[in-house]
Amino acid sequence: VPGEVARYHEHAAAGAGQCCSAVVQAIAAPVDAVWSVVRRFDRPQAYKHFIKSCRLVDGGGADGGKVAVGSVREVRVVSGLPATSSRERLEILDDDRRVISFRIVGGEHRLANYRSVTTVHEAAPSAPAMAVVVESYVVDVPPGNTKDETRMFVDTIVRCNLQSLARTVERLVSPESPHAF
Ligand code: A8S
Repeated sequence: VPGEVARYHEHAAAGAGQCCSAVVQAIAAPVDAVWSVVRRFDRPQAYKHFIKSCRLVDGGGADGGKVAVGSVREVRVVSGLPATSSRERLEILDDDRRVISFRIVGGEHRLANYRSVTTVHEAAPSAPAMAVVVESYVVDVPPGNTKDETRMFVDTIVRCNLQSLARTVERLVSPESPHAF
């Protein structure tokens, strides 16, 4: 797995004035269950709780199927953040390798040139009901902030999202769930 993980997260090499990082989250669920939630570019609010609403604004037409690469979504975020909205373009959606990537192309926030890659992996061949999610990103350091401040801010959001993803999927696959996967 390490070589395979590295290949998709190589983008996270920051240029001057940028910062990058990666967050790893283990989830007690099969990879397919995790991927079924992560792949929905049209429904990030299913687990990203800072997102209030999302609509496809360009190249749309998901219908539970596959959103086309190049599609753009507009998300609105909850209050209390230094942001109100974000426009995000789907860059990669690979169902075979379980890779999704988007780039921020606009909106009202401070994260210029943000790009992330998220991959879902089997934790080990001997543990088929355990997944590992890796999410890396690169972003411009906003004027007036340091690299460390930027990394801390974005890491916090990504970590919250992946912890919430773990809770969401673990609920989905639990035997008591009325919507068992
Ligand atoms: C994601 C990752 C991030 C989202 C950030 C980092 C954001 O939606 C929030 C606050 C901001 O200040 C920027 O995968 C922005 O969604 C929650 C609006 C982009």
